[in-house]
Amino acid sequence: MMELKGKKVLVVGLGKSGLAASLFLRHRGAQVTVSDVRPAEALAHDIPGLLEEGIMVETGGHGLLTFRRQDLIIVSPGVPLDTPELAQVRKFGRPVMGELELASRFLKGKSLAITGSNGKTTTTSLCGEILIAGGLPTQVGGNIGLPVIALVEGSRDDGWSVLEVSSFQLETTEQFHPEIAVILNITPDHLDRHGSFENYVAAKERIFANQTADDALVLNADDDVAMRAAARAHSRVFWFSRTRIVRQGAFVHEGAILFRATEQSAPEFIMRVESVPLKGTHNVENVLAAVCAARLAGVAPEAIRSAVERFQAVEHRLEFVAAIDGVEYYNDSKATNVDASLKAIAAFPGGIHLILGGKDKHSDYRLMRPLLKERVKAVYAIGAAAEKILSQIEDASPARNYGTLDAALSAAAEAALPGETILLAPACSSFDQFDNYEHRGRTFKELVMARRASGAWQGV
Ligand code: UMA
Repeated sequence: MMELKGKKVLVVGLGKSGLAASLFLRHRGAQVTVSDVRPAEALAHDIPGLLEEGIMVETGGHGLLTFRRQDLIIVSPGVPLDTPELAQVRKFGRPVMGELELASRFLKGKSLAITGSNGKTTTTSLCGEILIAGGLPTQVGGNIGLPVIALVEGSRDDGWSVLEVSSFQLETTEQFHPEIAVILNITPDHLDRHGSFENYVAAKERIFANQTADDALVLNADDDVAMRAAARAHSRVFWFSRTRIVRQGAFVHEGAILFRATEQSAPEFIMRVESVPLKGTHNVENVLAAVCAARLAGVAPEAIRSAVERFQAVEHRLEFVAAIDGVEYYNDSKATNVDASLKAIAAFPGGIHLILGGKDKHSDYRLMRPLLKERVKAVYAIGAAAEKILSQIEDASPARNYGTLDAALSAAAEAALPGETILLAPACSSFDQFDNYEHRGRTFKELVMARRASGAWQGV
């Protein structure tokens, strides 16, 4: 295990990860400095507690001098590795490590790690619920919101850590080694950070880079990019598929979800597809991935079935908000890329009023045209990406720039007829107008509820 006592450690970024990492390092005897580009006022909530612990805090930018003479530098997932300061210290060979890598050096027990462009949070929560239902000591964390470093304290040798891991976290891993790794799908996302799709795929594939023949890798047989990862795996590969029978893994056959442990074994029945309580075919894929991972972790089929049947949609993932005057409102604020937005649209047969836009991530919205034409009655564009979206989707659906979420929602509510759906699935990140996707989703829900309460849509 890494020795931290007396080591000089710099933590870059004071968000959830940086805060948890600083406290962890300090409690293990390191001399910790934490540095953030935000001004002190924005961090006022956390600074007193850190100073009290004897942690030094730098705000309003990263001083080059701060990076000198550190034994170790821990970067938060949202901090790009090519910032000038980090590029320089890496050039001088200073050890730079991500928060996930640091945590993985101390985490006890086994890990089930889940990555993918979409569906990570739902699958991670579901796996957590299933493992708990199977009686395994389980904790859940990672990109889902609780930094992995915060799980170390509660981890135990006989337990499991179910981790949602992002490309940002995986990019800096060296020894991270989950016993079970899952790649749900890989479609373009975060191209602004990774520079190219190839780099993004390479970051995702780090999830299995340190696996051995004793470990398992679960891949989506219906996703070309995820499938190709199998060629580079040193672990046993299991598959899941909605459309075909797989050699080993989980699949759908005649309306039933089945699992096959090996090529030789007979498939075992897990549950009927129609008992999956989540909307959309993409959620069937998420369930298949969770079934496969949970069987590999040793959970019995009955425990899997009952946990899946009880499972509710996670907040901001195709979350039903309200039905007002026959119009249904869905919050999919977590649809922060084109593929996620397409999956949300595909979950409804038609009559969709779609709110799109936010901060662009070098995305190609032309890919949305066929499905917009088929199912979307109108597009209500918002945020910094609105004009790019309008120019790229062309006349696939009637579309206008409404600027804000509030204006878009009002216009959609006015236009929607009973039986139709208003869907927030923006295909962009939220940082142009909101703190994060949760803030955007909550704002959407509040706007829906406020208008309902005020009777604005009573149809008079
Ligand atoms: N900062 C700097 N210097 C920089 C850039 C940022 O100091 O050059 C500072 C910011 O001012 C801010 C802090 O770094 O104070 C933010 O750090 P962070 O972005 O790493 O955010 P955390 O609060 O630590 O949250 C991170 C994940 N955020 C990102 O990856 C962007 C959270 O995922 C995750 O839940 C949390 O760790 C716990 O693991 C969010 C996310 O958007 C949900 N993830 C992306 C996604 O899902 O698409 C990958």
